[in-house]
Amino acid sequence: MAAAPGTRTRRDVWKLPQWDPILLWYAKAVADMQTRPINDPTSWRYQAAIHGYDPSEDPFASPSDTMPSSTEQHTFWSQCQHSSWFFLPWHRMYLVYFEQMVAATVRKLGGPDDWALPYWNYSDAGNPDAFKLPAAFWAASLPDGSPNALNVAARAPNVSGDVGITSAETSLSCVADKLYTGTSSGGHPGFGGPKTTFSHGGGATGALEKTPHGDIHVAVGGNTGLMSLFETAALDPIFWLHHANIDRLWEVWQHRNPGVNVNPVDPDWRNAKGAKFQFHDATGAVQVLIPSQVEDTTASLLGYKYEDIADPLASPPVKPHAPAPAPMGAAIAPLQQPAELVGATAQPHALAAGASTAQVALQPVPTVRGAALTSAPAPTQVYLNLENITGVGRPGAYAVYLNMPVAAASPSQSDPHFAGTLPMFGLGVASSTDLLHEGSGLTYVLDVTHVVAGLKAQGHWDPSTLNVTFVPLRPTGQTPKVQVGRISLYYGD
Ligand SMILES: [Cu+2]
Repeated sequence: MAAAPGTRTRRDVWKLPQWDPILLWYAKAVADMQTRPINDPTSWRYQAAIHGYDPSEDPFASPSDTMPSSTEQHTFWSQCQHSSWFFLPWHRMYLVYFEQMVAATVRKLGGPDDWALPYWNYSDAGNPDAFKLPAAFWAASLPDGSPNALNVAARAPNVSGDVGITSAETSLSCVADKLYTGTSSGGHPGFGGPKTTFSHGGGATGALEKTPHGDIHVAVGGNTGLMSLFETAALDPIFWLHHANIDRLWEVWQHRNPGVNVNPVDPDWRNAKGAKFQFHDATGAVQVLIPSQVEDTTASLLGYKYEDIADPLASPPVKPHAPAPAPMGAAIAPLQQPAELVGATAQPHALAAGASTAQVALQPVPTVRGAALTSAPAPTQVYLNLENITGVGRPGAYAVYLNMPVAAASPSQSDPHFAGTLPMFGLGVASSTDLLHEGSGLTYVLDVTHVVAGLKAQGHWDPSTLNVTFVPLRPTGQTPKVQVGRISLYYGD
């Protein structure tokens, strides 16, 4: 599709000089927006509150604040969609109006007309510094010596922007998924997440939303920083470059496999059934959007494209998982068969300051699938479900290992027992019970097919028992208040 006239380009921040005008004007616009009161929809604080707001976590809270009415807060604040097939379209809408407000501020301050949000591609294999915060985000001051609004103290400890992001946290294996909409019951959660209504969490989290999205949040925010909580994440200017990259990866996913990697055709997704997404535009007017309006980023409503949406995965794709690709041009994604439970824990498992291990009893012969697929040699995919993870605070991320021989002091991500990461982004909100939330916590699904195959080949697989070990990625020595409600293993498509 031809780009609409005036389409702007979102640039790769790591390909820009440290103080390229895009970054310099971003810094100036952020500082300007930070001077506006919290009840101004174009203010920095209001924009962040759209994602999430908790007065007890607001670092700018002041007795002189004039808050929006509770009706306005209820309509426009704490709206972020997580653990949901609305995660991608909602954040796309959110970014577009934010970008409009920054661009209007840049123009007001005397900057260029075509300012566009850059993106942070922390997964760029061609850039050894990709996983570090770009220099403009930790420099003490702007070139003219004035304070740098992009530099935020409330982040994980870092030296020159290096917060210690590990390779598993920037993995793009999600891009190899072929289904947008996954299942909430044990099998693949989909590239874009399972079908929900309005959702802050509670069900399974989609593959892109988990990694790299959630991992980057908690790696940058650490145990005390802004990026680790829904309620403060968007106060860090890097949030918007992180989400521009997540939005770009949605484009990457669609373009690397046209006709197969397709958005949901379900009218419930296209029309945002069970949810209403309302935003203020840069003029202050209220806009109501539905996902089908934001599928084409170059359409006049959105008007942007990305500098680079080339396929980042080496060929062949590292994790093909769909049972049968739909023919080219088909609009309907292949149907998933229900996944089959092979075993689960009966008691919640509390995470520890160091490594901790839970035991899962497995049924040697899966019943339903075993009966239905008597001639099939094995299930196509194996999924480890970490269900209903509840707790408080910013416990960071945990690495998960299967059948570790001993609780190794610092097992590596290249260890054949390594199954993936558990980023605790949104833990508190997903665990709390109020009008919007069920309090059922975070649920992550790890595709452990290749791990299990490797363990079987090495004789480290016991068909009756699975040991699941959790190791903090960045130990603090403190015992987190976090438990995994249920650990289960499923066979599925
Ligand atoms: Cu996010």
